[in-house]
Amino acid sequence: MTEPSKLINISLEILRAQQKGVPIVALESTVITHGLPRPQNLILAQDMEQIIRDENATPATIAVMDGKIQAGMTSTQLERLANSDDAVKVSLRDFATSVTSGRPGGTTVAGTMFIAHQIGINVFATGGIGGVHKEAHMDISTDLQALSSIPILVVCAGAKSILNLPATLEYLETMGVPVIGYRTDKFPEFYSAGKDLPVSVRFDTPEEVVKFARTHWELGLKSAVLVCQPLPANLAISAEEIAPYLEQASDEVIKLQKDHKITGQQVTPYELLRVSELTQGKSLAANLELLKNNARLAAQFAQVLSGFKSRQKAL
Ligand code: PSU
Ligand code: MN
Repeated sequence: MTEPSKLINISLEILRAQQKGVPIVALESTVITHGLPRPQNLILAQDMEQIIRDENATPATIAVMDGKIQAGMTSTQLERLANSDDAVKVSLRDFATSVTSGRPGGTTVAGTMFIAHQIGINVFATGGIGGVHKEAHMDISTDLQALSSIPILVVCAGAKSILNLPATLEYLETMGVPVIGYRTDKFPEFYSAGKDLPVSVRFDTPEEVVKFARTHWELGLKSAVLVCQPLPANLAISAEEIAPYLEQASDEVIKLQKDHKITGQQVTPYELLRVSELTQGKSLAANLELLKNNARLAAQFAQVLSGFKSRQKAL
C-alpha cells in the first residue's frame, strides 16, 4: 500500500488498535454536519461509536478539522464538528477546499472511503449511499464512482427512493460493484425494506459476507462490496406512505433548482430535512435507527474480517 497522505492525522486510539489488530470500523461525518439536525447529530455520532465499541471494535469517525484530515475523533472534536456552522460537505473534490480554508468538513461516503482505504481500514458503516438523482441531468453522486474503485466493505440501508434507484443499481452493475442483500433479496430503500429491485446476491451471516468479500478482492477486483441491510421492520415506513412526501420534496427541489436557489450538493440535505418535516419526525427516527443498526453489523463484519476474536481464543 502507498504511504497515507501527511495531511491525515490518525488518532492514538486508532494507531493502537491497528498495532494490536483490533477490528476498526470507519464512520462518515456528512451525516453529522449535513444529514441530521442538532442535537440528534451529535447523539447519533456518539451512539454509533459506542455500539461499535460494544462489539469489541474501534470506531474511526473521519472528518476534516483544523486543516487536517482526522481519522478517529476525540469527544471534544466530535462536539465541535456537530456544532459547527460553516462545515463543508466533503466529497472527493472538496478535501482541498476544507483543508486550505480551515473550515471543518463532513466527509461523504466517497470521501470517507477514500481516507479509510489509505489508512488500511476496510469496513465502513453509513446510512444511505448517494446515487443517481431524479431531478437534474448528470447529478450522479461521487459515491458511485468511489464504490466502483475503492475496495472496502460498505454497510448501508440501500438508498432512498428519492433517487432514481433503477439507474443507481444499473450504474453499480456496470461498474462491477456487488450489491449484497443482508437477510433480504430486495434492494432496501432506506425508509422501507424495498420491494421491486433485486440485489445481486443474498447472504444471511457475517461469515458468508466476509468470505464473499475476500474472494472478490483476492481475484484482484478493485471495487467496494456493498452490503445492504433493511431497517428493522417495526420502524419501516411503507413505500406507499413515504412516497407522497418524497415526491413533494423532489418537486420542491426541481422548483428551487429552476430558481437557482439550490444546486448539486445541497440537494440531499434539503430533501432529508423536508422529508423529516413532512413525516413529523417519523423518517428521522427511522434514519437514526438504521444508522445504529448498520454500525453494529459493520463491527461484526470487521470482527470476522480481522480474525481478532479467533486469535484471542487461541492464546
Ligand atoms: N443519504 C442519506 N443521508 C445522508 C447522505 C445520503 O440518507 O446524509 C449523505 C452521505 O454522506 C452521502 C452523501 O455520501 O449524502 C451523498 O451526497 P451527494 O448526492 O451530494 O453525493
Ligand atoms: Mn449530487
